[in-house]
Amino acid sequence: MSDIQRTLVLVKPDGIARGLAGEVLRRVEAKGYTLAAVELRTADDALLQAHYAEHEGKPFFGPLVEFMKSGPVLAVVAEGHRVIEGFRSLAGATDPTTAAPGTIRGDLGREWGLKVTQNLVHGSDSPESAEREIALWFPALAR
Ligand code: RTP
Ligand code: MG
Repeated sequence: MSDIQRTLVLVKPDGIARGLAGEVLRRVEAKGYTLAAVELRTADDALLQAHYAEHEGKPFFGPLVEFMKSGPVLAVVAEGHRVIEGFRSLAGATDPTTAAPGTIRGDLGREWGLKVTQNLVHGSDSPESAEREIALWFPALAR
């Protein structure tokens, strides 16, 4: 079986507002992954609730959806060998305060003291999540 995978990367509204979309794409490309799709868009409730369905019912779910629709996000499909795990390694730990230096969140993010973790990027966490999320954000690329 091939280890070539696809993953959904999002540059979240905080990343777009801070002008870091290019820096995230630069790191993805510098690692050797291929960009298969890139689109700047403002997501609506339906898309975000489906995207974050696994978190429904958690205290941060509502604020997370509000944050994610507070401005445009850059949706990206990246491809490459073990890219799902590879991008999560590039992104770093969820909490930007403790994410390792060298990672996107560790180098560029910090805690802003708001209700939900603003951590610049999203990356799919498994092949199943990646295909589900790509189908939501880029229906034309669904498999
Ligand atoms: P992501 O899905 O965005 O790549 O991040 P992740 O896997 O590292 O984190 P996950 O547990 O899936 O949580 C999804 C996003 O929800 C926000 N969050 N806020 N306690 C909180 O305030 C809290 N916990 C999670 C973050 O934006 C996180 O990335
Ligand atoms: Mg996650």
